[in-house]
Amino acid sequence: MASESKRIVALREEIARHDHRYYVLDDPEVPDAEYDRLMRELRELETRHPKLVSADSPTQRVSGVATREFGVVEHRVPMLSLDNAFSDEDIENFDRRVRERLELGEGARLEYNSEPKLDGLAISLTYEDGVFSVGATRGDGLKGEDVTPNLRTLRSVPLKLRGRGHPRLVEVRGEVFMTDAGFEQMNRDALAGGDKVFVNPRNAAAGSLRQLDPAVTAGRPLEIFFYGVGAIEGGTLPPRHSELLSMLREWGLRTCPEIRVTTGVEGLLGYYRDIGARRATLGYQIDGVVYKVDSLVRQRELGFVARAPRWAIAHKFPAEEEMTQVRDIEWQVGRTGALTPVARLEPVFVGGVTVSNATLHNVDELTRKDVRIGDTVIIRRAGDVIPEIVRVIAERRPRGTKVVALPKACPVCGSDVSRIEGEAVARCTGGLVCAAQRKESLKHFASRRAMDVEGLGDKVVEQLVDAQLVESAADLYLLTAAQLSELERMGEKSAAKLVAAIAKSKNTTFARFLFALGIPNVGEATALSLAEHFGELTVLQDASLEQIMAVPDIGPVVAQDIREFFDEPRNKKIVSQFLARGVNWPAPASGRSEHQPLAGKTFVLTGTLPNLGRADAEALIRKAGGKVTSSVTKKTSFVLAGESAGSKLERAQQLNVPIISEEQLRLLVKAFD
Ligand code: I6G
Repeated sequence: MASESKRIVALREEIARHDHRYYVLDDPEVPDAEYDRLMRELRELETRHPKLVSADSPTQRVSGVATREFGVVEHRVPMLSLDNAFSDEDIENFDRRVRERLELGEGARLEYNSEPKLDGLAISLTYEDGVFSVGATRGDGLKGEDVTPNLRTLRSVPLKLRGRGHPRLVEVRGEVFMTDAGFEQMNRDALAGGDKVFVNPRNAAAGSLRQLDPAVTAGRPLEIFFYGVGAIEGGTLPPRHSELLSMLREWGLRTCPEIRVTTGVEGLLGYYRDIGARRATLGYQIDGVVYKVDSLVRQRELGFVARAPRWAIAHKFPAEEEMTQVRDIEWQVGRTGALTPVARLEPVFVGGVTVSNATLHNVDELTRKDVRIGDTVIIRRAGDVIPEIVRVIAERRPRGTKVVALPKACPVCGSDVSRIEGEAVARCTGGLVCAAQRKESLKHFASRRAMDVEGLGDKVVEQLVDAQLVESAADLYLLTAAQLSELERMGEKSAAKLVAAIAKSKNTTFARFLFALGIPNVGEATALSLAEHFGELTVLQDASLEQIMAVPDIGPVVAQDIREFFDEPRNKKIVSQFLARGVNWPAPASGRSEHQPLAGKTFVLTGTLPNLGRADAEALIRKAGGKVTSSVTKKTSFVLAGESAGSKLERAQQLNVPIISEEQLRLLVKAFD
């Protein structure tokens, strides 16, 4: 008991410190998941020892604090919190509790209003006779900070409601946020001007709204979505929440375009999965979805418990940011010899998977982030994007952390490491002498989108190189079943199958072969453009820099890489070995291909795609007969959206233009097969 009482005191102090960093300084030290764990532990301890609950415990207030810098606004109706759900089962239980309380039968299926839960700053705006009078942050739920002048600077806050017959007074509630694109631009500008950089869009939004000088707020890319009302005097509400939202829209208040009415538990879970799948392309940060019983009569019947309504729940996504320790930092050598620092981490569950490695991209990034062995770091995994180290938690740096420097010699083959002045990448100079480079180039050569050698996975490639059975990819075509069956865990049958798969890969396309060669900066789409343009290998091999630059979307840097590749005697030899050992492709068709699956279609690109660079994606579309334009109109056929898509995505949603992913584009094109 004594130790638990001490722990309670320690937790309260720690939570208070985090509250100050988060709410007052807009500069959190730890990720939300860690904060939530501390709160949960405190709640559990207080439930076990109710006598130890005190009025000043952070569990006793809704959330947040109101600081003294701003005037105080008392909310007429408190701004409450939402209960959280983390699993399908939690949602089934929520729906069952609601139906039981409403005394609905077993089979009854309720209608819910569902919408994304924005990761921003909750605010309440009061309109009197349709005119904006006061705007406040949530604060502690009962009293917030008066940020009226700042809210007035937001273009999406109408100073006067549209239409007529407004209530004498209404408090409308919503979330102020920053789009991903706005956040990135703002941080870029801040970096350039030597100003404070925010750790994420939510803190940037909070920091921007809570400025003592509204002129500063005016310059920040803040947006707002409204989701409900608090007090209403001299007016009535429609019978459904979804109609209430339509009413807000009619008044000129923006609501989230993803709002839907769904039925029953299946509807809720379907909505959760749909939004979860599109989360990375929404263009703004969300941390879950919110479900509300759509009937306001039923909402009233259900009422509230403690700090939260019984008729609503937040269904949270797995945390995308977590903290963990760096066990080691190693240098990985890639296909082109590039040395990449990779942090080996204490395994941590983040973004729905367990992560134990994170790339630090290059030595500059390692230096800039100052990540050291022994550090506690925040790791982020959003969508299917590879995990990254966001930052070191400086406050948690123990004594004796180890700085890792760029090695002078390749950790795999011992060759010199060279770094061209002004370039971020350092490279091993060993070329094919370096086993790591050989392994990586073989893995690339055999991969599905290159020569597609079935059964030649990473493990087998590593064994082949370690056993010195292959030096370059061309040696694959000399392997015998007898040699392969000597490898560990390779039976005679598998060996024969692999030999057959290697033989099968000899019949390929020119584009695939070019891609498989692993020429620096030549991705799938560039390989396709080269194959289309030159038609024959000998023509490409003999092409001048100018002739290569005549290929659409190939600039001087890529042209130089291509030229250097074919000028290198070792590469010349390997290319002729491929041909001598039977690699072949159909001769080019005379005239232009008739197959133009995207003919007549226009595309707009936004955000970062998982595999294709922008130029590659554009080349792919053009090659298939499509057109690429820069702005979204009703006539746009598709918007191709990737990570951190910006306002073009929003525009597409408003205009109902179909939004597709890179994968869907590939399906449309299918040009490689
Ligand atoms: O914090 C919140 C975020 C979003 C909310 C909320 C919401 O609806 C989309 N709704 C309510 C009723 C409350 N908090 C209390």
